[in-house]
Amino acid sequence: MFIPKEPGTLVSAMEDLIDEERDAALGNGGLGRLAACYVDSLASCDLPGWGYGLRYNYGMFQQRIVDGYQTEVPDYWLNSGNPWELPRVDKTYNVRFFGGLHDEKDPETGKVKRVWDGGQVVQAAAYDVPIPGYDTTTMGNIRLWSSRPNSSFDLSSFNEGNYNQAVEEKKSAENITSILYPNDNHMVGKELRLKQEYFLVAATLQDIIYRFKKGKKPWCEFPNQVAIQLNDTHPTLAIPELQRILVDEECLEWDEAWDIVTRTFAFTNHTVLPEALERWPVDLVKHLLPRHMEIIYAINLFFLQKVEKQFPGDRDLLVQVSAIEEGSPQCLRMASLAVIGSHTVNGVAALHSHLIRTTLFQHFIRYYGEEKFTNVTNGISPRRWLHQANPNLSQLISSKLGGIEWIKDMEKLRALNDLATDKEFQEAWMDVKLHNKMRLAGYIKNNLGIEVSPDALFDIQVKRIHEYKRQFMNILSVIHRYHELKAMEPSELDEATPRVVIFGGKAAPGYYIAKLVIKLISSVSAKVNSDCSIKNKLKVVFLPDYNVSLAEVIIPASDISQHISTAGTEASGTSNMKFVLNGGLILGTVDGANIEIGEEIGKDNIFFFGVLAQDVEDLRHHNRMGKSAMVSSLCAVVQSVREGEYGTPGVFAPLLDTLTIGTDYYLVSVDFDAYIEKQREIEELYKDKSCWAAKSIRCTANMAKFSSDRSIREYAERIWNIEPCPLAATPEAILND
Ligand code: CR1
Repeated sequence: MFIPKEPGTLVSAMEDLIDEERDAALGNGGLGRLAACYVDSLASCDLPGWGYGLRYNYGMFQQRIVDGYQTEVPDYWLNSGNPWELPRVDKTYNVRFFGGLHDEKDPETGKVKRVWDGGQVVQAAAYDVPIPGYDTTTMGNIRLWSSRPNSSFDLSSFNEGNYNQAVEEKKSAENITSILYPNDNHMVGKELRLKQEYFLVAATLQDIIYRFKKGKKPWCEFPNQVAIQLNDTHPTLAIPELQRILVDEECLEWDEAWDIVTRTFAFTNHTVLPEALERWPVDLVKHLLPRHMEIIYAINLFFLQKVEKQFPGDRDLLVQVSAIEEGSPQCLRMASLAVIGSHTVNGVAALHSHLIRTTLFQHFIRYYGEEKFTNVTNGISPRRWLHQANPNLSQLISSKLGGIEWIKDMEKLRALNDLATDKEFQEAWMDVKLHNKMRLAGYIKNNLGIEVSPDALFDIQVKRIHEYKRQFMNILSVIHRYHELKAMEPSELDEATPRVVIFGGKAAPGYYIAKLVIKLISSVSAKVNSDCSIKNKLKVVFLPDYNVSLAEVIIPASDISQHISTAGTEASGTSNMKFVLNGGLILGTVDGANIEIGEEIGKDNIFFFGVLAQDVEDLRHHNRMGKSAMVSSLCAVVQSVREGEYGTPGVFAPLLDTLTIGTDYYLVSVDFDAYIEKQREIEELYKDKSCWAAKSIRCTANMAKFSSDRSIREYAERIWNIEPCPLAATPEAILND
């Protein structure tokens, strides 16, 4: 229900109503948002594919900044109902956890089969979120599972003595989809998280198999009818789960079942960060899913036997590729299981796919060869990230191109190249940018009380706060700039390009160093913004509660956005694509999809700096050996923070120590001088408005490659082997499925 902001007022504008709508914040960062763009593209390209996920009651927390520190507030997004979902009372499945195993002889065939029973049985209830394709009758769907006690659960059947236990069981069932784990690129080994992963997998496979069985085809047809893409390792238990269903429930032979499994699954890896790779203690898996652990052991044994046959005596290879990591505790390596159970494995940008071939999965390549490993560079939906987020730019483009066909074929945007130096068009283009910057400036004023000029260079870094993304390096460079400005003669200061540095992003609640970065940004913001001596040449803003809705306001308003991860650490990035599509230039490292963006829009239209991925390991080694001193520019900045320029000395010590006492793992010092030099170049260039406008236009004009339509067609053609079929996926089809 919509409640007017002030009692007695009426809704005057559609915008006010839209503002009341809450984001379905059911993911952490780029991984989930990528999937959202892919479902949009599936539908818009008439491809028969769905997304599956969990309907968490509490999505990503809301971020408030109190005294400069992040605090987390629960996101009870369903409080006022969710008008976009269809509860499917007819779609429920049971999911078992824990329990025991025994053998049972089939009285008819005499065959012995493994039975898993007992334990906790929970019900998965489906909620559909239909996703209409653009300019087609095709309707995509995201089916989200909500957990509840299974149908045999009935409070009244419990006598007084069991009442407490009954309520506990109900709570335990509901707990499974209660809350999203708020860690981006970081694994947390909690039993409830593993329960969530299996719950998603078990419900989804039952749903897929139900639909397959309606077609009355033999099991050997399953991989021809069904393709399942594992979006990172989180749903990897689907591999042993399908094997279990085929062997234990459908009574197929092991080898026949395994052939079906490995022709059905494909796996996308989204990160190489060691702390993000899922490793589960074997005892935990065994306790929660006893039959699955048996099956995983068998899968692994048969796989290792094949490897041993091809490489006799190569014990190191077996250790490297095993799905079980020996040690205490013994751990299940989800990425290895995903590789073993899939026909194709892909990374999400060219560099990332190269890195997984040469590092993470190098040992698998020796056995499988190169063919199993491929690349599908990520993409973004032009419908949401240009047309919807930036309606004025969309309109300007359509008016010049004589239509809106570009919205389904971004190749059409290339015609804008011819207008890049057209003065009139440049003016109209930069006018839209100015309008978008005014909108963001208004938001900043209304929400934070900070005045920023839309004529200043808007320099934006919005993404999850993480050491590898180096927001820390950004704020240190801001301090460096502040010192420079303060040291300037008045005439020099007058010439300086005014800059507004905007940050946004959430830190995982338990990520202490990331939270200190937010505190440092807030402290620098308070100091710099109130220092009149620099004549508004620098403003620093931390925008609280970065989410998709805010992204739609921020992204169209950038002059520069920063994507400055240590080379080799950001698998792809997708906000980089969103900014460039909206005519924002990039300051970035030679990492992830930045590289391919540079190839497409031309090296002159992107600001690259920093070391290359291939040199990172050597530089880290150098650091560990104590062979490198911190660059003097950075020393001065660190010193000023230590001395209390931004509040009580000591507060930031653990953060600063990552550069000094630590080994500067993310190579801030190594990249720092090149980074500030690029910023200087940018500030100079920004003075030439026409040259800047031409670059901005060329950015948008050459982004065709990064449409999620292109990505999804690559998955369809090269991995799933499916074709567009406009009549197969209609709204009726969803309701009948
Ligand atoms: C990566 O960090 C990438 C998205 C989508 C993230 C980011 O660079 O753009 O995936 N990885 O592919 C991730 O969340 C768990 O891994």
